[in-house]
Amino acid sequence: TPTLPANDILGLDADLLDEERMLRDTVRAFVQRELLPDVPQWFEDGELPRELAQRFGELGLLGMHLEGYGCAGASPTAYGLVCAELEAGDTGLRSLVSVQGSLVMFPIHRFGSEEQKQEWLPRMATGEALGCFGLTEPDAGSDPGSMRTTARRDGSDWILNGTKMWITTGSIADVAIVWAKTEDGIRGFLVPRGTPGFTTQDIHHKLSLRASVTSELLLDDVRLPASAELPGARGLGGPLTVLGEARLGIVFGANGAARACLEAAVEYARTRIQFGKPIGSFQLTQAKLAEMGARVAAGQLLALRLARMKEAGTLKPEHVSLGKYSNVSAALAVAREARTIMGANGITLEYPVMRHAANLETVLTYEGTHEVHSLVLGRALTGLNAFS
Ligand code: TGC
Ligand code: FAD
Repeated sequence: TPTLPANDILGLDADLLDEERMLRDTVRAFVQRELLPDVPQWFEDGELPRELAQRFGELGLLGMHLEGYGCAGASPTAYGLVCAELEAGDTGLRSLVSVQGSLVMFPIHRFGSEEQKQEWLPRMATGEALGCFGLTEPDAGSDPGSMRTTARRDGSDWILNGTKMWITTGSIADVAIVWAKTEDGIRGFLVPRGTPGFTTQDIHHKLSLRASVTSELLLDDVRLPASAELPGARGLGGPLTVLGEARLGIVFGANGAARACLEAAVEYARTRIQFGKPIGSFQLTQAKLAEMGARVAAGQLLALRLARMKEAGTLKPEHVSLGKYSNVSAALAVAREARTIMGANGITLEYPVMRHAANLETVLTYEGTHEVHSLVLGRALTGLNAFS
């Protein structure tokens, strides 16, 4: 019998608070019982049901790390653990919660007016209203400062023009946070669905993150009142601060996907017989599992450390970059290795490994690419800026 559990090799469970452990267990059971049976079909169909938002809302997961306005006020660690459990199911589940809680509710909470908070946060916490985050454009991905979307004044109103690309939840969102260039630099705007001139178009034929809606946002002379602007956000630092929140969830989430792949591979290796023995008894398979286990355990330790630093107020953006850089590429390597252990079965949706490997290609790219985070880390270590 195994002496180390694949899901917690280092016994980090003991370092969690009771409420963190309970929440983690609740979400783990919910994902396994209620969602995982349907995930392969959603992935195959390229969709994610809108109703999931309400179910996440009932569990208190939307904007869970925010205070007031119907939000749970949970710790960064609790938020991270939830992200890990959701992404152990599928990256699309974690993405929905990341976008809603970290990329939409957080900026309204941090930068919004009291009216904006009252209008959107309680309804978003329950999942009744959904939001999306529009930063990326067809010609501005890693370099959002080069965005072309503009917001110009017309009296007290704002007129927005431009295109946002690759926007998670875009076409099903009730409100989009759109980042646009004004005469005074970048600002954020709340653009409700149905505003004249604002349309969306879904992006199809994705081979990764299929259980997630991804859309283009088109803004053609969209007129907004002055009250649509986020008053507290000024400059590129606004959206980058917001990204810091979501990226911490990804540090945990990607590790959750890796853990799910490790667990599946261990189980398979113990039971699949070739040459008269379980394939897990071959040294080559054990070497693969050892490498995967080491990566998953190190990733869990890193994620927990970053969340505790956030709680202590010592977490810097470059720490978060290190976490995303390290845990996402490790998760992708683990998912691919798990796939080899499962042989042909590994390429199907019967097992989670190829689906996770495909999803993690997106995670490697969004919220700052692997390369961008290596350069943030390189800049922090050398004091020399590779971007400019
Ligand atoms: P730089 O000159 O370094 O900074 C401009 C201003 O921003 C401030 N800043 C930050 N503030 C908070 N947190 C951070 N992480 C920050 N990084 C920078 C900085 O202090 C400065 O402020 P100020 O007041 O001095 O003006 O900017 P740069 O042009 O050199 O770019 C830096 C770089 C490349 C790291 C940045 O542009 C970047 O992170 N690029 C990647 C873009 C990105 O991550 N896009 C993600 C789009 S959203 C998404 O993918 C959602 S997926 C959702 C899902 O489904 O889960
Ligand atoms: P580019 O920036 O063009 O990069 C292409 C390649 O060049 C990458 O390998 C990159 O690392 C490399 N590169 C770029 N600059 C440098 C450099 N200075 N040095 C070395 N290499 C460099 N965006 C949103 O705003 N909201 C969302 O909700 C959202 N959801 C997404 C969902 C999905 C499924 C996907 C795939 C993307 C999503 N994105 C979203 C967009 C995502 O953030 C961008 O794809 C990402 O920021 C990279 O931009 P890009 O794709 O334009 O690649």
